[in-house]
Amino acid sequence: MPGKVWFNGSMVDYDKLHIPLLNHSLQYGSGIFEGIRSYSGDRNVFIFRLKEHMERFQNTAKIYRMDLKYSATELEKAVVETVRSNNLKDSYIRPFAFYKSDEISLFPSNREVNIAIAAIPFGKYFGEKANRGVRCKTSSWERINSRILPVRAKASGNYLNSVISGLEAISAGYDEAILLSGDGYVAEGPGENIFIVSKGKLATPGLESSILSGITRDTVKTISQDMGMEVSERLMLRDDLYLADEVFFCGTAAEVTPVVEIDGIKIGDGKPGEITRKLGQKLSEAATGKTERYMKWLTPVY
Ligand code: PY5
Repeated sequence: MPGKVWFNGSMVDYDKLHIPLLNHSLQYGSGIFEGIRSYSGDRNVFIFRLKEHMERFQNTAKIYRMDLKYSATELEKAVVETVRSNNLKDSYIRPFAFYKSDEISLFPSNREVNIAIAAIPFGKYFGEKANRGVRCKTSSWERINSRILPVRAKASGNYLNSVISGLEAISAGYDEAILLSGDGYVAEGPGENIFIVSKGKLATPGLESSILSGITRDTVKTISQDMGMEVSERLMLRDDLYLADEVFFCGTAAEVTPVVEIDGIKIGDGKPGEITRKLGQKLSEAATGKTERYMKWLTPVY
């Protein structure tokens, strides 16, 4: 449980916050959010790619016609303050904007929003499975697409698609789902982008496959190109996954997580791949301030 939460400009006790039961965003999923991590390095605690996360938060607000009343820069400062006030090191940070309204109407007459930033200590999203690799099931549910909802927006309502596919996979004995786009191409995991490695080259679905434009995805692309590897964005079939040498998920929560089995088919030899392991390590080095060229991605906390 978080201690202090940044709420509309000040730090308040988490357990003193009371949101009305009929809150619009609770009823209808109209909230918008971000997920960010901080990492403790030798030199300081750093927030990873804060600027890009706050830019995406502003873009999501724009798409949903929400007036946040705070600039990206002001919210960046608020994120730092939240981590600092809670004395956190390795943490997960959740900025969240939601309507104040508790009307029944779908279109609230009061369009004012609350902005909250919570942060908690955080380790591996997939726990122990992060090391041995996850086993996935292709979902029977399609990934939402831009004819239905804007997928580039990180809005709460989008996540029902993630929740239903993830629960389906877990109920069937798998660790995570993989969603296909409406056209049948590979899209992503419920909360992770996906990459394949074939003959030393990387590929990942492009935005036309209804994916969230992930910041870790961008990080992985940059790091692998800097390592001299080829990375392409392309339409990807389900069999591309089955036949790849390596498959991995990436995301703020998931970091770099090997996928070792899909629909009961082993990926490569069924063990986490070497390139996946290397990229995970490089991401961790970048996020903890060990790589000079990636220091531009870090915001010091203390
Ligand atoms: N795709 C979806 C649908 C996501 O929700 C996320 C992030 C990603 C891709 C990866 O994006 P990024 O690299 O910018 O984080 N998911 C959240 C996260 O914080 C939710 C996790 C519970 O990782």
